[in-house]
Amino acid sequence: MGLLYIASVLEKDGNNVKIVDYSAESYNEKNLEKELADIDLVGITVLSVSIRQAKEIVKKIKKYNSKIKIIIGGPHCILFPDKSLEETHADISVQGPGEKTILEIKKALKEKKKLSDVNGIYYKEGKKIKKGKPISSFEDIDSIPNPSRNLVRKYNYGIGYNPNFKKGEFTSIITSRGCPYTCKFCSRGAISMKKFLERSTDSIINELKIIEKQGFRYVAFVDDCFIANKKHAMEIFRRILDEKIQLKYYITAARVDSADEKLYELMKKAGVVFIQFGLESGNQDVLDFYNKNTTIEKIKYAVNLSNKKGFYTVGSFIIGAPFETKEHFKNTIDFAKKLPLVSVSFVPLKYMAGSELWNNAVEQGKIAPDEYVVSADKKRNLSMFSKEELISWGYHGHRKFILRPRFIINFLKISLKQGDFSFILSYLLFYFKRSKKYRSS
Ligand code: B12
Repeated sequence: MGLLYIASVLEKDGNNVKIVDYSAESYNEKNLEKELADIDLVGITVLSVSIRQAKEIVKKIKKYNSKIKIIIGGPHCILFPDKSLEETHADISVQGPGEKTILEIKKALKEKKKLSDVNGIYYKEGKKIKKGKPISSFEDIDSIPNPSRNLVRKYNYGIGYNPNFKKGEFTSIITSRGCPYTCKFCSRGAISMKKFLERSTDSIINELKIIEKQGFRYVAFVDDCFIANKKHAMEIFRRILDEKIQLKYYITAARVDSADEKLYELMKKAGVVFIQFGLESGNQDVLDFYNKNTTIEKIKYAVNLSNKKGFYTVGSFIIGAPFETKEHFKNTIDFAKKLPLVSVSFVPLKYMAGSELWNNAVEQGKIAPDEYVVSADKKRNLSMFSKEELISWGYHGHRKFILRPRFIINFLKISLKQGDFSFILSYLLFYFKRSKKYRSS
């Protein structure tokens, strides 16, 4: 989505743009070279987990044609604007949302003006890394043009949700930027620079109408916290109904505080089929430690309500907080088993650059400042269990959860309500493949 927004402003400014998504197609040097013919500027999104790949691609581009300017942006560059340049050897690093900045950079490069006048960038001058002007404010998100989805119609997105999705059927939308919460394991607060900005209902509805016209059928809301503002969510779904927009919606990151009989009813009518909640734990002390600002009771209420309304309800849990014992893990697994979820994950805690947990661990010398993603691990004093033990607890929990008649019956009931059995089929196929892999390894 980040690159699609950047592409959109560049296209409107009269440039030819193409997108290559190496999460959606396989990467090799020959393919990359083909893409680079006639290109004078490359932009790369860098996550903290993809810094190594970004470095490799920058190296290959420079080898192919050292005149191509390479700009990097995205979450890692926001957290480490100057260091990300050192690490990748790119030419310019963009420190925030890039829609305005990319045009400023283009102007500066084209008119051979100084990059030092561009807001919110770091750039290379010889071997030195220099800073541009301070990052400019970014409040009017409604003025940003819609992302250029046509540039990625060649990819088959969304098959993780449903393997039957065909090219051009599934896309995502983002209705807000940032998150108003401060969970200790999450880096989003630092990346969004502690801002939470919402788009107007009009602008969201206009984008959905365009998405529908373009022939898409399924849309994922990929906001960090889609229903942070219930009133706004009500307004959006009411308008979807009024305007008779015929799409199906996936909500990929909801908080349990969103649960509301009226809102969920409206969502159901408007076409929402799926909600994923970040549930994190079945222990109140762990929820409090993470600063999740929620309760076990609220989790129960939300998951039950979502299931009752007929949404595929998915929950993710984190295991391995520094003080968590086996009892905690068992509680979490037992708690999950009591919830009517159709899919569940128990993921070992990760210390992620920019999060409070990561910052504290770096301060305490447990993590080096250039270890951007570190798994909780007893050997590093980051958990009471080794990384391997946590992974195997995760699989254990998952097995315990799905090998129950109640789980299968509930899943079938929801599929019947939705009139669609493809989700359960894809889930079983995934689980079958994974357990086959485990049996053979
Ligand atoms: C949706 C999403 C996914 C989806 C993507 C699918 C989809 N349909 O879009 C999926 C589920 C695949 C996914 C996977 C992962 N994700 Co994710 N994801 C997100 C999420 C929620 C939204 C991304 C998005 O669309 N943002 C909206 C756009 C507009 O914002 P943006 O990407 O930041 O782009 C702006 C600027 O950064 C900048 N910019 C970005 N790129 C560039 C490039 C240039 C050249 C320029 C000039 C500017 C620029 O300008 C853009 C426009 O303003 C973000 C959180 C978030 N809200 O950003 C996490 C997030 C990006 N994910 C994250 C992580 C960790 C992961 C995983 C590693 C999780 C995992 N354990 O597997 C994987 C990695 C996948 C991979 N190999 O790349 C972290 C990254 C943290 C970090 N320090 O790098 C984030 C920030 C979440 C978090 N809370 O920490 N993710």
